[in-house]
Amino acid sequence: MRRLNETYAMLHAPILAHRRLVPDDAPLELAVVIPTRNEAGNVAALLTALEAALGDIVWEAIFVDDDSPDGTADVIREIGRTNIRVRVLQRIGRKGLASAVVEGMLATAAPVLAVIDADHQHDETLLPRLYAAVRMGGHDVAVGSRYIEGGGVGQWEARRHAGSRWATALAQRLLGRSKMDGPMIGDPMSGYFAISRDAFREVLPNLSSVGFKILLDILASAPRPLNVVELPYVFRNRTVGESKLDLMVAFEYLELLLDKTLGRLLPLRLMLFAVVGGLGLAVHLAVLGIALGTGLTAFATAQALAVGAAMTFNFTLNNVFTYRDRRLRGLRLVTGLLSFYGVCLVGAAANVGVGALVYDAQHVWWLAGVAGAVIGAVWNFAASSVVTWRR
Ligand SMILES: Nc1nc2c(ncn2[C@@H]2O[C@H](COP(=O)(O)OP(=O)(O)O)[C@@H](O)[C@H]2O)c(=O)[nH]1
Ligand SMILES: [Mg+2]
Repeated sequence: MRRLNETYAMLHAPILAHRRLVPDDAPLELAVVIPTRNEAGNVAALLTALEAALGDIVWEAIFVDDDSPDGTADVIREIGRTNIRVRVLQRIGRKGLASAVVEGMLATAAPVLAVIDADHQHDETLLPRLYAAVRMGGHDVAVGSRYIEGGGVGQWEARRHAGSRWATALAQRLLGRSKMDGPMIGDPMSGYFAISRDAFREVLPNLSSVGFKILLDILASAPRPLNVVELPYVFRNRTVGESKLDLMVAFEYLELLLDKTLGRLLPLRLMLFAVVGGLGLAVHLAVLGIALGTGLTAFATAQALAVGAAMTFNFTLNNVFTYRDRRLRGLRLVTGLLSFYGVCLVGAAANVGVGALVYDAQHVWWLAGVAGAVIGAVWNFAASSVVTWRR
């Protein structure tokens, strides 16, 4: 028995020695997940501020950096060599705040997981109370809230304020009453919150992980109403670095809403592909109308022009939005476009073929038309995903 104990001690000596670097030998309580994109100038001061705010809570910082060109990850590693609280998960060729946060949360052993921005806009002095609300208060989620009594957004320009309000109202509508055990949440778009590991595990399989709004994703993905508490804070202004909020972020927000509503029925990508297809039909008709209007072309020529324009339009939009994670550039843009033409021509043949088959059997023209179009569209989607935008 003694031999066994000695062996055990020997085997674990390095781990125990390592553990002793954690204050008071106490187990890890809190992971602070910090998504970063070009925040090199903010990292050191943020850690100092967290250190001061968190007092004797045993915590660690997990930065998730999307390979920032300003060298954020290297700055963090340099600090991490002398401060074992600090780690960085560097993702290559990836982007997206929500997925960064999820992966950071998966990389820790802590029972409470918090998220805070790197740019000092979230008041870190609130963090101990967010932590306590989850760990001691029994809440699943504690949210740092700008939109309840005592909270605020500081000096935002009117446009951003209006945008945030509007997006918040939309989110609240999406969540409805069913997702929350208690009153409707005032700030579902907050990027500052803490969640228990258990609650996180429950929502994990349902997460969309697209875009910027991970809290909304979590609340909307919960298989049971979550017990949420909001604590007010005032959003600060960013002093170092730049905001990454842009039109794409707004678009990804709509994507998240789409996935959280219709996503149970259809894959998000198919929905985007279909929306682009609908716009392509409008382009087709516009070109056809204009070409015929000039009186210079026969119908067949005008129709061929319209088909070409619509295919090119669809390719471009799908490349920028639907498949932005596999976006083709440079020479592959040209070969991709050619392969897309090829795919669509087969799709058109299938469309006509299936339409004719159904018409022969049923003699209902619109049913035949719809059947052909659906088969053509599904073919285009499936084939272009493995040919044009193959991984
Ligand atoms: N890992 C990762 N972090 C991001 C990404 N986009 C933004 N961030 C970080 O997320 C936090 C919030 O972004 P920010 O641009 O300040 O958004 P804003 O406060 O809404 O203007 C900051 O710490 C950013 O560095 C991303 O694509 N990947
Ligand atoms: Mg910010």
